[in-house]
Amino acid sequence: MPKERRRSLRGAVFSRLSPICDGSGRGGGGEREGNFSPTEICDDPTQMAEQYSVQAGFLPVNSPVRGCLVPQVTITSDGESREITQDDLEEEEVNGWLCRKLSNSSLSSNGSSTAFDESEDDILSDNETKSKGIVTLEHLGDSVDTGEQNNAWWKLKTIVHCPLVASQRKRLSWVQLAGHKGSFKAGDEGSILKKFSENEKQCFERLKEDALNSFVPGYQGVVERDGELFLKMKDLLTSFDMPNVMDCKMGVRTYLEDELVRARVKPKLRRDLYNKMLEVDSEAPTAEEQKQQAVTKPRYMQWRESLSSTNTLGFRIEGIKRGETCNTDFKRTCSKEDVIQVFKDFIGCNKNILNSYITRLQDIKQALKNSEFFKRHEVIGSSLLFIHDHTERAEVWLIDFGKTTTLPDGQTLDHYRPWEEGNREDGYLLGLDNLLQTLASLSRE
Ligand code: I3P
Repeated sequence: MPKERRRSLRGAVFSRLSPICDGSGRGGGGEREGNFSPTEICDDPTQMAEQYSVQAGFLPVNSPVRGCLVPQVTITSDGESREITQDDLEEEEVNGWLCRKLSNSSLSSNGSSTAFDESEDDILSDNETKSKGIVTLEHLGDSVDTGEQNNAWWKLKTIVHCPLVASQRKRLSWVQLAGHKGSFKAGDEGSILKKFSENEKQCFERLKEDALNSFVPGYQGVVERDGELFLKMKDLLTSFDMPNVMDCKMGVRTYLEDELVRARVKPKLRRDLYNKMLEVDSEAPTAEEQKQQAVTKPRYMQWRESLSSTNTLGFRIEGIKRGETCNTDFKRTCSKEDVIQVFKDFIGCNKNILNSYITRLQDIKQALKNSEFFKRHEVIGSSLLFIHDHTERAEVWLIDFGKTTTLPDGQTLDHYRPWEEGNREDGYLLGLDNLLQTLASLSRE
């Protein structure tokens, strides 16, 4: 297979996925270990960070650091897509490669190797091309002219440090607040296309029969567009009018245990991640890292987790689109007070929206408690997507299942216990409880 072709398929295979949760404040039952209550936001970030990170052999939590802006807006392209069947996946040369990847992927319950192997070794991260700055968006004229109810279409109006060429600015669809740049294309009839990931595909298929199904974007199968594979799913934004959107990445950990093992066995030094670290805090790299001008991915991910509220609160704010502005400058939003303030700015003073969010999160928590899928998966890098508009409609959805992996037979998670390497806990429910507490604090104001 030509190299270029392989690369584009790899890009598709290694796109990221999504998460899951529950809603009572107590979570999936069972005793939890640790010194914090899941119904309270921890007041001691250091203690929490130590619990989740340092005790498990990770690098210390530290340093107040300056944030950076990384808006990730997806460029759409016009084009026909066709549905892909299982036969296609098995028969085509291209997809034969995908099938081989599957047998070697992180879906394997003992997880000795993952799809991320390839990502680490062969694919340049797109981070070096990620844009920086605040992006201002406006509706496309044509969607207004034709009266189409397609409010997820935007065009770029103002760009600050955004390296898009003029032709690329023409049409922007999905407002992508987190994850890998360029993961989405516009689909037809209120759908969007997300770069193919076998792992995410399998999650969507399992979720079809699960208690969580009504809280994840409707999955419509695999399609091919311009020679690349995509997962087709419902566009969550189309039914809103000028929606405000927030992406919260869930869990106390954002990397897979497999990634950690691999980095130990075969450390891969990443200059792009080192540079991203420097942009936020020039003091962050150690003397050795400065010498190498590079860091490993787990080191970068752990640093990001400790800088933000991931380690302490079990979730972090990745990005917000409010009005016509996208902001992803939340890398240093760490304390519960800061998080509450961001939510306050996002929701405004509208109690109806706030109450709808609280109710929805409680429903999600209940669904998580009932979910077999949730019990049997380590949910990493998954987000809750908050969406509301001026009509006071407000919804929360579970998105991004690219790094959500099945546990070995017989193993389950309670999603509260502190993570120790090997137990695969993700702290998802801790994060959900803290999100509920955040909204409850706003509600009391
Ligand atoms: C990225 C973020 C992504 C991660 C990506 C990081 O950092 O943590 O979740 O992708 O790794 O660079 P940031 O938010 O600071 O931009 P995965 O979740 O897929 O691992 P990558 O550079 O290897 O794509």
